[in-house]
Amino acid sequence: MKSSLTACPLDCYDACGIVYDEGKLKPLKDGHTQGFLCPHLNHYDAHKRITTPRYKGQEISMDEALAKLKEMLDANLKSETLLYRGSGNFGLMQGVSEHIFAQMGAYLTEGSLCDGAGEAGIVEGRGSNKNMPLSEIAKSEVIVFWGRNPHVTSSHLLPLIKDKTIIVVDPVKTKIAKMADLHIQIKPHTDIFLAMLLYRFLHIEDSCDDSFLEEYASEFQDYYELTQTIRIKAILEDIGMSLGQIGDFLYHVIGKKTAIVCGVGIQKYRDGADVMRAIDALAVGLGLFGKEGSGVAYLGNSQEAIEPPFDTKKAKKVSKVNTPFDEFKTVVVQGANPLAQMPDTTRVLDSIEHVENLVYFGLYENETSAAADLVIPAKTFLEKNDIRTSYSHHGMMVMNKQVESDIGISEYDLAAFLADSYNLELKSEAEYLQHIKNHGIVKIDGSFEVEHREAVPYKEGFDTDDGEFLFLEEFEAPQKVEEGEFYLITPKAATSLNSQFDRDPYLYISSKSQLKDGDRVIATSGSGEAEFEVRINNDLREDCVLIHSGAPGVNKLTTSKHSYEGKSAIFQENFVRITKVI
Ligand SMILES: Nc1nc2c(c(=O)[nH]1)N[C@H]1C(S)=C(S)[C@@H](COP(=O)(O)OP(=O)(O)OC[C@H]3O[C@@H](n4cnc5c(=O)[nH]c(N)nc54)[C@H](O)[C@@H]3O)O[C@H]1N2
Ligand SMILES: Nc1nc2c(c(=O)[nH]1)N[C@H]1C(S)=C(S)[C@@H](COP(=O)(O)OP(=O)(O)OC[C@H]3O[C@@H](n4cnc5c(=O)[nH]c(N)nc54)[C@H](O)[C@@H]3O)O[C@H]1N2
Ligand code: SF4
Ligand SMILES: [Mo]
Repeated sequence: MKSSLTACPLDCYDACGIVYDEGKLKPLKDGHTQGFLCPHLNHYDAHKRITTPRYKGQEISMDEALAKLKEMLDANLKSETLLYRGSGNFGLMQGVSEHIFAQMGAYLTEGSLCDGAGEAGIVEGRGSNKNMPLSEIAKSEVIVFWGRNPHVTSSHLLPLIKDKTIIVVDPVKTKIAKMADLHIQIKPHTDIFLAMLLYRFLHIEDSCDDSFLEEYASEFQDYYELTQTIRIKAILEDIGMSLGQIGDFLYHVIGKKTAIVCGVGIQKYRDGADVMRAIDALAVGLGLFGKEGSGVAYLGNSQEAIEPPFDTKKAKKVSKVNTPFDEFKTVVVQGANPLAQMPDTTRVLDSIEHVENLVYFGLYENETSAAADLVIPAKTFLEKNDIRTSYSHHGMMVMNKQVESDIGISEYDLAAFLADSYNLELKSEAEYLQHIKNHGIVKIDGSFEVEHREAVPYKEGFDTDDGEFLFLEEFEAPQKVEEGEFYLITPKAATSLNSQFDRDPYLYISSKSQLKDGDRVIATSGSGEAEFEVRINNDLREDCVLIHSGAPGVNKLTTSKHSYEGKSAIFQENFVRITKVI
């Protein structure tokens, strides 16, 4: 019998389980899904998809589209071909295209538009990125949301935090900040100071977990000395907080089971790795690692403990952040919208313009499909078999095909067409799915999880060479805005999943700016400019403007430089100026 179980395919912490019931998407009652889905999946049908392939604007059949693709690939050297894959669908089978393009000798991408800087910081300090899963956060007494917006991006955390002490560190008065016991409305990009000052006072108050430090982080004295280089009064004034708030923070967390739940908000800067590492160091000082209900949650590696079924190790790669599109004759974009979501749109446009054959393989129309020579519609998650894992819990979610459809082609079938055309190695779809499933295990409660992922990692120390945490040895003071400049905050919107679904186009600013709702403004940065309509929002600091991910034009303002570590995009490094359009 066909199973009606599947899972949400979107790039989201929660990776909800779904029961497909006569055309309706219903949440799994058990486990992390807890009986609810978010608006994206509740209104999944409302979004118009691409139904027909097209070439240079003309509708064509799928057979013609595949023949065109082959013609394009035949016309140039395979080393002049690039596959640019985004995160539109988180199913593991999406990687099958990379398996094929790598064998052809085409280029793939490396680096991250997302969490790469923070992950690099974690790996430097701990030797690996093993995440604190949702099930452990549920056991903690105190939760610190540090640059994470759970009401928008990870709503399945919310039922788990009732009756817990909540601390929020965020430049915006988010919904969770308004509910919190303590909200530090920090100046953007100054988290490294806060984390280091908290560590310093923890030490001064003799409240560090000394036995943990002796055993697993013996360089703690040197780190304390590094934190002493910060001038307390001047820095507190600058980041917009009081000494009392440092005391309050420590009062709430000392001796308590604490989960520090970080999001990507802290690391959209060139030194994002160091910021994450300073937060980790605070957790080390508090002795939060290796204990139940304590630790640091970030975006784990969703493929942790799964041996990839696809071989891309030997493939040549270019950066995903400042991709030199102009060095390629054919570029295939899969599950991504680089013309909106990559940083520095002007650079992307200039570079992609030189591509002879731009192919877009996706579900929805957007800036990239509009620019593409060949558009190949994908199948939705309901129309293909897949399996997904999560970056915040250990569940392995089987995504069974629910409906047949004449629209689109699956990633596996596209790969099979190319394997056939070029005589490449490809196993059957069922074999790949089985390979992934073999990394799962059924738990006593009936849930299916990735085997060999630890609920409480680092129990026996860290994964560095000597098992000890490696503290930061130096750091860079963040750049500050000058008169007339604003920090650009560009987080996730409730109504879109990056550029999928309903994109929020507005520029938000506080009423101190003297602007009004409906005003039109030009925002300018070192990288470019874009026009927006204003919405007043007094949940923002007066030195900030906020434009959501997915807002058309926002990435004309961002830089394509990489983070120092992690080959990551740094969407909040540039400052902006605002001019009213009269
Ligand atoms: N609805 C919805 N959900 C999503 C997504 C979406 O687009 N829409 N995208 C998904 C993806 S791809 C990802 S990576 C995750 C990310 O989800 P989150 O990790 O929650 O990331 P963001 O929304 O980018 O930023 C989180 C918070 O960081 C704050 N912030 C910004 N700058 C700073 C700073 O300098 N310091 C501190 N302390 N905080 C700061 C922002 O104000 C924001 O409240 O969400 C996923 N879930
Ligand atoms: N300013 C700013 N820019 C950002 C961010 C930010 O916070 N601010 N966030 C960054 C982050 S964290 C991320 S992860 C990136 C995301 O950037 P992208 O990876 O480009 O993600 P989306 O914009 O969601 O575009 C995904 C596309 O995938 C297609 N798609 C969906 N499902 C499928 C499928 O099953 N198969 C195929 N073939 N295609 C499919 C859809 O058509 C959709 O257009 O954006 C980054 N850009
Ligand atoms: S919360 Fe995340 S995983 Fe769950 S339905 Fe919404 S987008 Fe999908
Ligand atoms: Mo992301």
